[in-house]
This record gives sequence, structure tokens and C-alpha cells, in this order.
Amino acid sequence: MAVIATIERIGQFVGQTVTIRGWLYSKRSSGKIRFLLVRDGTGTIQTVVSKKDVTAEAFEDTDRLTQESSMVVTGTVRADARAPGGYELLATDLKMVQVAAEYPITPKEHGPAFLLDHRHLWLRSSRQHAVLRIRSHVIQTAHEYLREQGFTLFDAPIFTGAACEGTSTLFSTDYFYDQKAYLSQSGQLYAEAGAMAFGKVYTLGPTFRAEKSKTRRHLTEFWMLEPEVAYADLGDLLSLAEQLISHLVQSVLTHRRRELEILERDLSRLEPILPPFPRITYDEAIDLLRSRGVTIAWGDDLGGDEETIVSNHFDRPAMVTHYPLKIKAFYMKAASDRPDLALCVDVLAPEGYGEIIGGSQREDDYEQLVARLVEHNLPREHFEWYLDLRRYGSVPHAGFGLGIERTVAWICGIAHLREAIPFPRMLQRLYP
Ligand code: NSS
Repeated sequence: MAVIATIERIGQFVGQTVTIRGWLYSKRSSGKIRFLLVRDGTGTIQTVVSKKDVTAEAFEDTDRLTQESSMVVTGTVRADARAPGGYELLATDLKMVQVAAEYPITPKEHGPAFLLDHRHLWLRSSRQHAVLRIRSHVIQTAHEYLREQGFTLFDAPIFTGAACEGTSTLFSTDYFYDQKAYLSQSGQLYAEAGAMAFGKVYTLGPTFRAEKSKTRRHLTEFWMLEPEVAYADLGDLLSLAEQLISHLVQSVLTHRRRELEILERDLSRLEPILPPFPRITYDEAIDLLRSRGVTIAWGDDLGGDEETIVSNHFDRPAMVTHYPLKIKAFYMKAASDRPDLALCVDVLAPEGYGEIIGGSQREDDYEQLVARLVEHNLPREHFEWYLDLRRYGSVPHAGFGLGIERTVAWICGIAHLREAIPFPRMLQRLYP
């Protein structure tokens, strides 16, 4: 019995006989030789099947193999600089597991609607595969990084009783005993309880926004990473944001370079992503926009186009702070010297990707927070537990939410968020 190897690690087995379990990506024939490109989920390898090296039955089977047929192949690993990936397998045995029906996705161009309808199969294509491997790496690296920094993973609920980010984007569902439940827009409020219990926590989970927006930057279900830190202010938050983002990007450059190459990502745009990131205030961003001919009133939020103009000004993510308090969420703390401004930050990724992080220092004063709930017309009874956090040992604290899909789309250099998650949920998409 040969050892079962993965294509990713095939370099460790040069000269040895191994078994690869996978699927046929493509094939071509030349006389008594068949060249099978086999993928196993970790990579692809060219497998050379010579009539002289395998049984007659195995050789005939190669002609029955269709695209995406499942197969187990055993052979000797050979280093070959000309082979894609640097290695080849010289087959000594081949077993078909299932002959696939005619595969709907072919090398010809398919439109996005067709590909999204076949998302369950599209995942196998090399570009989609590369994006989702990078996504996995980003999430795993974030867990490792935050653990090393002393954070405790603290899972927030998905069924919630109230809004975190504004009532207009809440998905509601029937709960027991005539209650309404809402799908969480953010784990933040719960993470704040966690920070008061553990000091430094983070949540990572799906979050939901019932925004009727059709832009390439919006999903109705997306994943958010939310660190929350007790005894921290806005300055501490900015350091954490630039360290975390830089670490994620540099780690992908080191460990997922092959995937970035498949995506033809311009690596020179990722290499400079290191601290410090530029910091500009909302006021400065407004000046910058006006100097570029944009008509914008003080107090307006920055839309996608404005974010693009600001972020194109820098080669690293820009940290825009101190937005007008009145356009921001109820929980943000006002600046002591300018009470019309929030101690908040939006981190805008370069190359037009726009906002990947939104965060703030939190209002930690009980009276102020009660006033903000009233201003925002929020039902106080749903927030009594949250007010308790200000009654019992309130401290300055801060946190942010990093959108996983937006971060992955930017790192991968892909235009649309829908490819940065296995099964995107959008205004008009719930299938598959
Ligand atoms: O609305 S945010 O700006 N902020 C919050 O939800 C805070 N409660 C987070 C916190 O402080 N713990 O969303 C944070 C990020 C934002 O920068 C985007 O990267 C991402 O979440 N985000 C989205 N990604 C995809 N689709 C949609 N609709 C979306 N909305 C926000």
C-alpha cells in the first residue's frame, strides 16, 4: 500500500510511490500516453499514464474519465521544473471512483448568474478555490494572532432582541411566545459584556444586514471579526487595527503566495501594507474631497465613491477618524474637546476597496448612554442589560468590526464580495 499524499505536500515524496485521491480537472492524450491533470483540493498535479506502466483496464479507463470524475491514482513522484507546480506523478495504478456526468462548467466563458447558480460546483475552479483558501487562511491567522495578543474568543448570539447598527437593516423572525427575534447585525454589544469579564475578547461569526443595496460591497449575510478591549481608547484601537491588518496581509503573502499568483494579484500593492497606516480626520477627508472637486457638505457620510477617492490617495489603508457624531451609531463616545465628533474610525482599504473596518471608543458613561438611546429612539427596556455594563464597573473601552469578505476581496484583488464567501447571500440570491 502506497502512502496517501496530498498534492500540496507532494514535494516531500520525490522518488517515492504515493496515492492521490481526487478528481480529473482536464486531460489530453498523445499516442500511448495520457496526461491527466488531477486536483485533490490542495492543488493540481499532472499525472502521466503510460500504457506500458498500468494494466490494460486502467489504461482504457483513462479514456472514460470525464471532467470532474473522481479517481484514485498511485504513482511515483518526479520533480520536473517544466511541470505546473514543479512535480509530476508517473502512474502505476488508477482506479475510477465515479464517472462524472457532463460537467456544466467548462473552460468557455460563463456569465456571473450562471456561475452563481452553480456555486456548489464553481467552488472547484482554480480562481474560486484560491480565493476561498485565502479566506480560510485569513480567518485562521486572525484567530492565532488575537490569541497570541491575549484575547479570549467570546461567541455572541445570532438571535438577538434588539438592533445594534440601526433598526432599518434588521432581519426579524418569529420567536417563541409571540416574541420577535432579530438576526444579529454585530456581536459588539455582547463583546462589550465579554470585555468587562475577560479584558480582551473577540467575536467571529456571521452577521446580517437587511440592506436593499445591490452594490458589489454588500452581502446580506457576512462574517465579522470583532475585537473589544477594556481600558482602551481610540488610539489603542488604531494600533490594534493597523497591526492586525498588516499581520493578515503579510501572512497571506508568505503562506498563500501560490493562490495570489493564480489570482494574478499585483503583489507590489500588498507588500507595503505595514504599520503605521495614515491617519486622517473626517474634517481632513472632507477638505481632501473638496480639493478633488467633490461637492460634499460637512455632516454627510462618505459613500463608496468618496471612500474610493480618499483611499486612492494612500498606498496603505487609511484610518479616517472623528466622524460627526450624529451620523454614527448610538454607542459611540463623543470627543471631549469636540462633542459633535465621535471617537471612531473607519479603515479604508486602498485601490478603491473602501471600508473594511468600522469601530469606536464606546460611551462608558451611564447618563450619556441613556441620553443617546433616547436620541436614537431605541427601546430602553431592551438595553437594560447593556446599561448594567455602565452601572457596574464601567471603564473606557473600544472595539471594531472587520468585515471578512471585504478584507478577503481586497487581498485577493477581486471586484465583487460574492466570490469571497462560499455561498453568498444577496438581495436576489438565496440559492444554492
Ligand atoms: O457597521 S459596521 O461599520 N460596524 C459595526 O457593525 C460595529 N458594531 C463593529 C464593532 O465596532 N464591533 O460594520 C463593520 C464592518 C464594515 O467595516 C464592513 O467591513 C463590514 O463590517 N460590513 C459589511 N460587509 C459586507 N456586507 C455588508 N452589508 C456589510 N456591512 C458591514
